[in-house]
Amino acid sequence: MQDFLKNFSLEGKVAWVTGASYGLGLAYATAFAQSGAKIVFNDINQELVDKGMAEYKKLGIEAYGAVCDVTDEDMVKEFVSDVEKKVGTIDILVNNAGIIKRIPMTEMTLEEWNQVINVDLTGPFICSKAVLPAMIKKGSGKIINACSMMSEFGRETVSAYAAAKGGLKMLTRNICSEYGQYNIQCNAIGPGYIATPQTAPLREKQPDGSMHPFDRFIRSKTPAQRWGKTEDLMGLAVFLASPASDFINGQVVYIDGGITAYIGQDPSNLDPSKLED
Ligand code: NAP
Ligand code: GCO
Repeated sequence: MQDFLKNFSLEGKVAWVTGASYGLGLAYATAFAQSGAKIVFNDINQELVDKGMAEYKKLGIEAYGAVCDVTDEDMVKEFVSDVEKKVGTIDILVNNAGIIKRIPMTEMTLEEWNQVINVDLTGPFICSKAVLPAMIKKGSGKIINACSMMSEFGRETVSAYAAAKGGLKMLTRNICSEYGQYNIQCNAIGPGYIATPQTAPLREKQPDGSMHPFDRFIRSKTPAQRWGKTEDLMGLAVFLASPASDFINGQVVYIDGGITAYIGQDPSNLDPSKLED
């Protein structure tokens, strides 16, 4: 029987994770490196790139990092060209970079709306368009998009983010539809609520030391009764980046502790003393 586990290896692959100086992007890139891939990442400014490089060095990972704003097509084209010259053809792209603005829609300015749409939806379009020609030429490629609970559900104050993440689900399906014939798979990771800087405001303790109401709410909606950790997502990222998932295409794989399967319970039923951080 073929050594099945080799299907999960990323040996010899070049993986580009956008916005990967910290948070989920750092976790994905770390998992890819530990699975044999060469790591390439970008972030919005040199300070963050330097921060990321230091993190990767601490982890024993030799990464290529450079400043690149995923909403700037010229910067993205130059970044990809430099990577192809200095590292190699990009085999795996994770469209991870993202922002959120939590503002009631009636108070959100058009500029704020466009900022979120540009990073979270147009950025993945720009980056995917930049790597697809070489993937087509090579006859293989993996694109993994960062979808969200908000690809399926709405909630107060996140109209632009939900619209972007919903659109990103359909962009995932369309890249699958248009480029699957070239042995290119485009899928999405759909994290639940994960403890990263992006969600830190939703977990801050109240002035009296009690749980943030949203923290209690999310735990009451999650069978696991905890927030996800970035480590929880590493296995799925490697799976979707590896040959083991070559016949999976156009899918959003939710990794959410059970939120999407559960109606939830009364938040007042939760015993804070028994909740895992
Ligand atoms: P994060 O902590 O906010 O990190 C996002 C990274 O993207 C940061 O390094 C950020 O840099 C960078 N970035 C922002 N705009 C950029 C741009 N224009 N060009 C290049 N890089 C840019 O987010 P996260 O929690 O790790 O989440 C990563 C992705 O997963 C996001 O797309 C998010 O929407 C998605 N997601 C997160 C969760 C969650 O619960 N955490 C759940 C579902 C989906 P700055 O520091 O300058 O912003
Ligand atoms: C929010 C959160 C969520 C998470 C994630 C959930 O304000 O509701 O930031 O949007 O980031 O997208 O999957």
